[in-house]
Order: sequence, then structure tokens, then C-alpha cells
Amino acid sequence: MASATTCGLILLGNSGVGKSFLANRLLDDDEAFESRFAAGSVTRHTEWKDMPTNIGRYTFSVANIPGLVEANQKLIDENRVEIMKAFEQCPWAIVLFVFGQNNGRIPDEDLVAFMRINDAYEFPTKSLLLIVNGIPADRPRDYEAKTAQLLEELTSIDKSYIYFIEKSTSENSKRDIRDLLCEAISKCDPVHHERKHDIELMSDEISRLKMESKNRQDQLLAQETEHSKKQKLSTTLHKHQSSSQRLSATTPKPKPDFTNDKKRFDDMMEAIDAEHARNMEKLKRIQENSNTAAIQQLTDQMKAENDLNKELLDHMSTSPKVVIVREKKREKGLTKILNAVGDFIFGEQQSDEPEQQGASRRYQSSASRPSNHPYQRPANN
Ligand SMILES: Nc1nc2c(ncn2[C@@H]2O[C@H](COP(=O)(O)OP(=O)(O)OP(=O)(O)O)[C@@H](O)[C@H]2O)c(=O)[nH]1
Ligand SMILES: [Mg+2]
Repeated sequence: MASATTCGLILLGNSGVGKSFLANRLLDDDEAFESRFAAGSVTRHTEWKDMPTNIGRYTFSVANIPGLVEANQKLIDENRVEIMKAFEQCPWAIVLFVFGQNNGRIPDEDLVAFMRINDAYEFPTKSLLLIVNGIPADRPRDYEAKTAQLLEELTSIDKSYIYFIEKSTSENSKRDIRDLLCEAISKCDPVHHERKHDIELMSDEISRLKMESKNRQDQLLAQETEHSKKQKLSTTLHKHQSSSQRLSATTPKPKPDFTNDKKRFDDMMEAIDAEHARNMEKLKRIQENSNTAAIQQLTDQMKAENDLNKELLDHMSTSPKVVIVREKKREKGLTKILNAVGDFIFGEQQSDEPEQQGASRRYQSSASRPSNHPYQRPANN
């Protein structure tokens, strides 16, 4: 075990997470501690080995300790005793708490073990490192960032003390792991660990604790997903807004010519109809996200589009063959897209039936059209 002048490097974490494997990396010796693929726990009793070289100004002795969570109370109690014994043997120490991962997820039993040991020692940040061991090479690019964020929220340990180690066996990677661990350890300071109370864990409470951990993880992951969605949406809106700003700054607005026929009017109405539907859909999505900044952005963007639509209608209303009688009817709510188009009268019909202008030719809303639709379509003649 550690002598009076050396500090301890105490590796904690459940069985199979790779404590002994990582201890061997620190000692630069594959045979220092038994580390193997096994169905049950491998290390049953605490062992110590001195590191051949210093890290910074400290010499360290590495403790290879059993895990904590086991299937039965007898094994859990043996483990609790071994862990507490290690801190009694070498209270001046840096702690490396090792987590495994299961398809990328932090196992709930690892979080249960951390919480219960941390409860007993209240590890100070400057002497504690969290390590997620055995992550695959083909992980998503943002895996570390997202998982560090999650772990920080779950454990209240600052992300800058959270490290990730890829699963690999090459000699080069073994050296890399050693370098990474030594660098991480050099950022810490050993502290004197005092136990506030015994490590407590009853086998019959493990399922409940795991369920609580799972719920907490799910909740944080859902919040993170929601946050990413909002960010994505806000970026898309921002891009859309700046591209329409660019467009309006550089491109003159087209002035449609409606002198020819009613078909062009219908086409334009189709386009406005579709745009209105798209805007309402966007608005609905954004309101669901209750993001005020995004709603403001969308409102501005829609107002700009509506102004253009109004201009088109104004232009059309002054064309020789089309007269639009405006109704003082406005769309309620955010869009306020268009002044409703009421009557739509062609010149030749005007002369045929002058007394009916704006009355019998007024287009009635069809049942299939939403009642709050911002405009009405002319009848087919
Ligand atoms: N290649 C590779 N194998 C690893 C790594 N971490 C753990 N392993 C393997 O995972 C298995 C379990 O590792 P151990 O070091 O025995 O795990 P432990 O935490 O000491 O387990 P207990 O002694 O039961 O508490 C062994 O086969 C290790 O070689 C890693 O980063 N890379
Ligand atoms: Mg071991």
C-alpha cells in the first residue's frame, strides 16, 4: 500500500467497467492487476501498487478495488468494506470514478454506485475525475459533449473533470490512455478524504434507485432534445429571414400583369393560398415550442410577405379588366395577411349587369374553405 509520502490513486466504479485495465495503464504493466473479460466480478480485494514515475510533484500508489453494486447483499457489504478500507489506508488521494457505457448510455447502476459513495465522502471537485471507459470508435461526433453535459447535470461534477476513453487494445492506444490519465491527474490535487458516514446500499433498494436514475436521465435527455430542436428551428428561421432580406435588398419585386385574364388571378390566389397555409403551419410549430424570439422572427417574416401580397392585390385591383371591391374584413391574429377580396367583377359583365355590381356577384365562402381564410376567390365565369 501507499507509504507515508505517497498519495493514493483510488479507482472506483462497478465491476467490469475497466478499473483494473486502467490501473494497469497507469502502472504501464499489463500484468500489474488481474483484468479480464468475465461474467462475475474479478477483483475481490483491494490491492496497491506504486507508480514507477511521479505525476507532477506527487508520487502515487494505485488502488485496485472491487466494484460496489452486486446482485446480493453479502457481496455488496464486502465491497463497501473494501472501499472504505482503501480510504482508511490512504486518505490523501485522488479518486478516479470509472463509468461504463451501454450503447452509449451511462448505466444506471454506475450512477447509483457513484451517488452512494459520493454521499459517504462528499468528494471535493479538485481531487475527483470521472471517466467514461470503453466508448466505441464509431460513436457520433457529439457523443462526448452531450454525455459530459448529461453527467455534469447528473453528478454536479464540472465537465472539465470528465474524460472519455476509447476501447482499443493497440500498444499505441495503451500509451495514449496512460498519457491522458496522467494529464487528467496532473490537473487535480490530492485531498484528505474523511468519511461522513458509511457507504450505504441495500440490495433491495437497487431497482428503485436505478429507476430513479433512469427517470432523471430520460428527463435530462428529453430536455436536451427539446433544446436542440429549438436551436435548429431558430437557426433555420434566422437563415430564412436573412436570405429573404438579402433577396429583397438585391432583387426588384416582380410586378405581375393581370390585364389578360382571370386565370392569372387564380394562379396568384393559389400561390397566396399555399403561402398562407405554410405560414400557419410554421406559426403552429413555433407556438408549440413557445419560443418568443422565434415567434417574433416569424411574425416579422410573415408581415413582410403579407405586404408583398397586399401590393400584388393593389396592383391587380387597378388593372383594366379587374375590379376588386375591398371588404373591411381582416384576418384576426398574427398573420393579418390580406385585406379580404370581396367582389370580383369583370369589365364586360360590369357593363352587362351594372346594377348587380358588388352584390349578386359577390363570391360566397364555400364550406370547404376555413371560415377565417384571409381572402375569397372569385366565381368562375
Ligand atoms: N481494449 C480495452 N479493453 C478494456 C478497456 N476497459 C476494460 N477493458 C476490458 O474489460 C474487461 C473488464 O475489465 P476489468 O479491468 O477487469 O474491469 P474491473 O472494473 O476491474 O472489474 P472488476 O475487477 O470485476 O471490478 C477486461 O477484459 C478488460 O480488458 C479498454 O479501455 N480497452
Ligand atoms: Mg478489477
